[in-house]
Amino acid sequence: MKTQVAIIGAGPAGLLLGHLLRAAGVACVILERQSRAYVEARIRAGVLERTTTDLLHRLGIDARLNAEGLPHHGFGLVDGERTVRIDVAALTGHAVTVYGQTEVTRDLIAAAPERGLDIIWEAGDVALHDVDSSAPFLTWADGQRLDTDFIAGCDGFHGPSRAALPAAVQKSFECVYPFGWLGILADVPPCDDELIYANHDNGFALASMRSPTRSRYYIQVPDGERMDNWPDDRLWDELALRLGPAGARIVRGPALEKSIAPLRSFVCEPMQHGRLFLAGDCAHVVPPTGAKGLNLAASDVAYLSAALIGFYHDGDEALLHGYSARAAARVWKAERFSWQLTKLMHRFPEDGRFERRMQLAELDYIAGSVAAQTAIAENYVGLPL
Ligand code: FAS
Ligand code: PHB
Repeated sequence: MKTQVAIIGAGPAGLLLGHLLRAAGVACVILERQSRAYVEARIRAGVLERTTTDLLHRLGIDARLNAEGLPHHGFGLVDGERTVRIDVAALTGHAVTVYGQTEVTRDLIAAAPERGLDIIWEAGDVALHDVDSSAPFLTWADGQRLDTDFIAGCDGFHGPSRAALPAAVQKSFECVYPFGWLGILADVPPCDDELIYANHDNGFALASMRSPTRSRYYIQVPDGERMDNWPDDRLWDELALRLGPAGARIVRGPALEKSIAPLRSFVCEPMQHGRLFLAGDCAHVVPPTGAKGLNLAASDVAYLSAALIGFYHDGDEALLHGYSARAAARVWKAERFSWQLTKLMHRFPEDGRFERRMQLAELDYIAGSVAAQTAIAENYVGLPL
């Protein structure tokens, strides 16, 4: 098999990149380790920046997004009994859209056949070869081979692409947080019209949603926490406690899904080597506090697709050579925002009374400062590409 761009991974990064390339007439193939059903069942992010929704509108893969996506013009920060509303629409002129990553993935997969985007499912043991040469290739289970001009590593944090960067050129930066997020999905109406981020003495909590009838909640739990320590009733009680005024409005119901995700900040530089280009979680991970993970995958592939299309349409290699520097500049600013909001809104085991008062003082300052609220708002809606 031969193609122009071989993409590893059918998550948001790989699927968006595939569609952007196909829309420009560039041949590409996606190799995905899991089954289609497995990928379409993943429950992950919930908030889309305009950079992400703009790509979906540009592709015309937005019918359900337009019908079901929920525009959000603000969100709340809660410390104890007070809610500080960050009015992102008034402060930035932009909003975010609540529309689950699960739905984005399903829409992109459904549109693949009609747009000539080939996805090979259950491609086990994908290996990268000769990424330094002008003729790299991929192999996978039972001796399959795909020759290609370029390889796009969109295989997430645990995929093989990042390891294909020679150790001598790869620099990584990491912060592992001493806690995780326990998430619950339930078919109950949300406790508020907007998202609520809370920093309670017991720890962080987030009230989010997928629709007016489906809620998504998270609480901070200690590193290594076990799921069986959190029967539904205990989790609903803790959410009601941590979410302040909105907690009293929680509607309870059985969990459709419950899982614990670890939190880390991670960046690998450079995000390219030879004919290999990294995009999304395989190059960087953020704690979900700032709702940046999925959206950074989208901005990476906005840059990468422009670079590859420029190469095939005009023979221009400038954007290809400059991809990593350009994408990483935006990644680092999102890493900073996600890290800062995580530090502000979570209880760190090593923190004492002084650090707690610093958090409460910062929230008190934000409550009274349009400048501080604007800084949060412009990062939350997404910095321009
Ligand atoms: P993904 O990990 O989504 O996709 C990578 C794809 O590559 C997967 O389909 C995988 O099966 C495939 N793959 C891996 N190894 C392979 C191999 N060897 N061969 C072929 N394919 C391979 N972000 C938020 O903004 N908010 C959240 O609430 C949030 N919650 C999250 C919860 C969890 C448990 C995780 C892991 C992440 C969460 N994220 C969240 C971040 C998440 O949304 C990512 O940022 C987003 O999925 C990134 O998309 P991709 O880069 O495409 O990576
Ligand atoms: C979600 O709805 O899953 C969600 C929303 C906002 C975040 C993280 C997760 O910051």
